[in-house]
Amino acid sequence: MTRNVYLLNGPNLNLLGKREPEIYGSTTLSDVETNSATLAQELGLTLTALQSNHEGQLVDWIHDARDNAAAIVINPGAYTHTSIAILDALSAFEGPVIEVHISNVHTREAFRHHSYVSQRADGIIVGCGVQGYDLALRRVAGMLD
Ligand code: CA2
Repeated sequence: MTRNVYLLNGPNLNLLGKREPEIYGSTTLSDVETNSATLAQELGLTLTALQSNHEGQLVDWIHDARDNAAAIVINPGAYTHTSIAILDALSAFEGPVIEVHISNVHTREAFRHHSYVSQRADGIIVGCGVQGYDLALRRVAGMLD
């Protein structure tokens, strides 16, 4: 059985480490993906890391995950707060889903306090910086064991 994990990042997360370091830190998305692949290997997982600024592309990848992944770790970016389409796609995926937010969305603007994705997520990691991705992978490994 596959132990592949889809690591999906949504809009603007390609700018990680390049803008607004006071909110999102100085680690780049490329660093996150490399570190996540290393940790995944230690945990007996494989990783497919993908980022898009487009809602439909994220929906298509979540559909692909039905055949190619045992679990999804997703930071949907601002689509967290707007996208019923991403929620519906995740609802059609049968494995564990962990939602990650680098910043603590609950101490920020009110429009960031609601997440559509949380209705489907098995776990939510908020405000732990990019370490949240590591925590999510560790949780996924535990859930798949
Ligand atoms: O805290 C998170 O991880 C967020 O998902 C990040 C989203 C934001 O819309 C969510 O409310 C919370 C935004 C990602 C933007 O990423 C940037 C990174 C560096 C510079 C500019 C944007």
